[in-house]
Formats: sequence, C-alpha cells, structure tokens
Amino acid sequence: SLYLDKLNMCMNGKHQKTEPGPEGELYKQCVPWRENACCTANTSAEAHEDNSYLYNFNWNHCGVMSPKCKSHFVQDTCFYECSPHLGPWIQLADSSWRKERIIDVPLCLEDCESWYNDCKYDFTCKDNWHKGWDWSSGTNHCPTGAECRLWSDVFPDAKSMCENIWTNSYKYTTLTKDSGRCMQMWFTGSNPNKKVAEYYLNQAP
Ligand code: FOL
Repeated sequence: SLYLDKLNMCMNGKHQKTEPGPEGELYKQCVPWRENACCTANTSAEAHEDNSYLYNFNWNHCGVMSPKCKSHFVQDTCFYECSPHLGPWIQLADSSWRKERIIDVPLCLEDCESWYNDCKYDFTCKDNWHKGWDWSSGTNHCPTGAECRLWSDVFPDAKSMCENIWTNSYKYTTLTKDSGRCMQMWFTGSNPNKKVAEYYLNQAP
C-alpha cells in the first residue's frame, strides 16, 4: 500500500538508492543503518571525507572545522543519505541537483543541542549552506561580502542552526529521544526512527 511504502522508502535525491535494503559494509558513523539503508557502502565512506564527491562540500570554509563539530556533519550526512524512514517528510524539490528533499523533519532536542554545542567555537560565513556559495574553484568558498564569524554570531541558538543550515530539512523540537516522537540522527542498535515515522504517518489526514 501507499502507506507502507512511505514507512520504508528512499528519497529521490542525488545519491540515495531506489529502494532501501541491507548493506553489509557501511562505514563508521553510518553503521547504524546497515540493516536497512538508502545509502551504498561507497556513499557511507564518502560521507566521512572532506570535499567528498557527494557534494564537493568544503566544511573548512572558515578555517579547519573542529573534529567534534565535523562529527555532527558526518552524522547528518549518514542520516540524510541512509535513512529509509523519511517518507512523511519527503517533498518534491525545486532544484537542479535533486528531485526530492526533506522538509521539517522533527529532530530530537538532544541531537540539535549537542550539534550546536559542539560547533559553538567554530566559524562560518553563512546561515544557509545550500545556496549562495562561490563554487568557482570546484568546491564552496565564502562568497564576496560574507565574512567568517563565530558560529553563535551566525546562528543565535540551536534552533536557528538546525532549521536554517539545510533550508528547513529539520524542524527544531523540544521532544527528547525517549518521547518516540522525534527523529534521531545519533542512535545505536535497531533504528528508532521507524516508529516515529509510523506515528507521524498516522497523524497525517
Ligand atoms: N543534510 C540534510 N539534513 N538535509 C539536506 O538537505 C542536505 N543537503 C546536503 C547535505 N546534507 C544535507 C547537500 N548540500 C549545494 C550546496 C550544498 C549541498 C548540495 C548542493 C550547491 O550546489 N549549492 C549551490 C546552489 C545549487 C542549486 O540550488 O542549484 C550554491 O549556490 O551554493
């Protein structure tokens, strides 16, 4: 049924598989998705690389990103590329590089807050990392006029970071992991997000 499809599907993005399925050999931080994933082993390894072929994205656009901060971007990449339970939040995208996107995925409080906290001494020049970079060198650099500033000057709080950085992919929530009502970027063991997707699908009209 259409309902069950939404519980277990891959978005039509740039690198996701057509259908979710097991992957024996996912890399490091993407391992939690190995029983059922939208990413291939290759994508999971690339998720850990600087300037990877996935998006040629340069995390170090305002000096070297701290390892703690980068670990959250790696985890976000695993979540974005590997999650098979994003169906309730997949919408058509109006862009050249992907057919579909995610919008307003309710992120668990702990994941958003720890991400912000681990990046707060880092620097960036933009609050939306999807658009407006200078790509003339092949990777993104700060555009003219966008100065590197302390993270907290660009993002006043965790909410502004989680919601703005990927153009509302995430919705900030005060829901905690134990609620079963928010999506977890960081988890171990079996994927807790399936039940969350099921809950939100049943809320839909
Ligand atoms: N993580 C999450 N959670 N949601 C996402 O949507 C997401 N997207 C990416 C990575 N992680 C994500 C992909 N990131 C460009 C910049 C960043 C990017 C993909 C592509 C890029 O090419 N930007 C151009 C505009 C391209 C266009 O819109 O046509 C630019 O102007 O900088």
